[in-house]
Amino acid sequence: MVITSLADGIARRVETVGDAVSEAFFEPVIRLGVTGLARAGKTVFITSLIANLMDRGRMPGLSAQAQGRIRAAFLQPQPDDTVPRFDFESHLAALTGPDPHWPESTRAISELRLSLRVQPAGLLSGLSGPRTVHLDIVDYPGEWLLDLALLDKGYAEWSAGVLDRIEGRAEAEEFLAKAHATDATSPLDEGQAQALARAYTGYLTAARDAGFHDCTPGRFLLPGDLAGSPALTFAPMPRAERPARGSLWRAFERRFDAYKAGVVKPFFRDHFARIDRQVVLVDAMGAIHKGPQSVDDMRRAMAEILGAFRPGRNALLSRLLMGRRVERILFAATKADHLHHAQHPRLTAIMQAMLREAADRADFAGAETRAMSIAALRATVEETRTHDGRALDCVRGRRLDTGRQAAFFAGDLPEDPARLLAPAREGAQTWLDADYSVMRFAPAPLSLRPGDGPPHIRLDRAAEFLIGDRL
Ligand SMILES: Nc1nc2c(ncn2[C@@H]2O[C@H](COP(=O)(O)OP(=O)(O)OP(=O)(O)O)[C@@H](O)[C@H]2O)c(=O)[nH]1
Ligand SMILES: [Mg+2]
Repeated sequence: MVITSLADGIARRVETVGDAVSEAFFEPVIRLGVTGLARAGKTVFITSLIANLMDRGRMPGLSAQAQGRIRAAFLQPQPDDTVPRFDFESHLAALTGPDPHWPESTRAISELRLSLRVQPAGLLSGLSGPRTVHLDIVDYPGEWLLDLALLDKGYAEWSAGVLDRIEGRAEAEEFLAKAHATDATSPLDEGQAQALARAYTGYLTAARDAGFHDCTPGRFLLPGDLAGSPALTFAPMPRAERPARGSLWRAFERRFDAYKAGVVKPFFRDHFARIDRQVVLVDAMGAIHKGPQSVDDMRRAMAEILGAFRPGRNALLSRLLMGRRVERILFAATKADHLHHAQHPRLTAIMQAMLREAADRADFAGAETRAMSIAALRATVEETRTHDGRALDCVRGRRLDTGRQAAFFAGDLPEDPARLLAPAREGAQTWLDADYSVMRFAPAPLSLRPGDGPPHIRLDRAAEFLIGDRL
């Protein structure tokens, strides 16, 4: 019994090694990570990317497609048995069905494998037939990346940093009052611990909804099956002098360490460490609409995310990566269909400036990075209207709230990104000389020609940057 299962285990291992070797030589695998904070547009991006890779009529910017080298694309069972499958079919049905609507919020990791039959280019082109390239797409919440910063910190340092940052935020008032009224050196009272964790989670939820990005620990917002476990029942506390064993402080300290060991590390080991290419989706127009604080906070989150990809950033991570690293990172402003195309270069310039600042801040010299503005699913058409004798470049679509057609002007983005980024950095409360709004549009009913995927803006360019060189 023992022997057979042992032998079985060895045989299987040999088999998987064999698989890995043959895959590496003949069937390359690209692991594409897709992340972004809540509602950034991850699910819509992946759904539209897959649909447009299967029906490639709208992908002229992907060079392998333009050269006619992609022969076929098909979905396969994903390679990781313990990760939920990205529910492509349901999401696509939601977006392109007879009553189109946006997919449900997802909030957990999922994965899908798309395989492409591609005729090699260059030297090999004449010598061999088409080969298979596997694209493993992994969707995971951006909040989990921000947790990387916790690995370098102890509970005391993390607490002090958080309390310092959130002091004065209206969303934090209730939690801060509770934390300051609690003596963390007193013996642990589980009810009190839970009340503090609840208040802190309440703060995180409100902060996220208000547009703040620095919402750690990320799993407090997306607990999944960990909800209620001790590793998620702690909160930052004001420094306690000489806390005794059995005190609230010591319990929180232990739980903080358990969170790092049991939640943060496994994510980086099992998922993050295996990614080759990464796209970070950012709802930049949403942040601009919310105001300077939200923009500055977004810039900081971008720096932190970029920091996670910095080689040698963290001892644990270096060990996990063993010299491997993410080769390309795309920061994409999503939902660009809210703006007339005349303004897209400005949105891209803002993303670029933010990326440059983030890279400086994170002291980043690793992967190749790029900034773009895209719409994974275009829900509007363009229209120029006259307003007060001035031509106004608008977009038109079906409003999500009323279902009516409406023309919309989001505001004039400045030519010079510094006009937004400087006041954001200097802590301005509102934009002085401009006003930005957002409107939610419903996806438009589609009648797709055979061979065409859903309409998008620059999704083909995004795909070219992310995977084009490997096809
Ligand atoms: N107009 C427009 N809206 C979009 C686009 N992509 C996403 N949205 C809007 O953004 C919302 C969120 O998109 P999702 O793809 O669900 O975002 P997510 O990042 O997966 O969100 P969570 O799963 O909640 O983290 C959608 O419900 C749409 O309202 C786009 O290309 N165009
Ligand atoms: Mg989602």
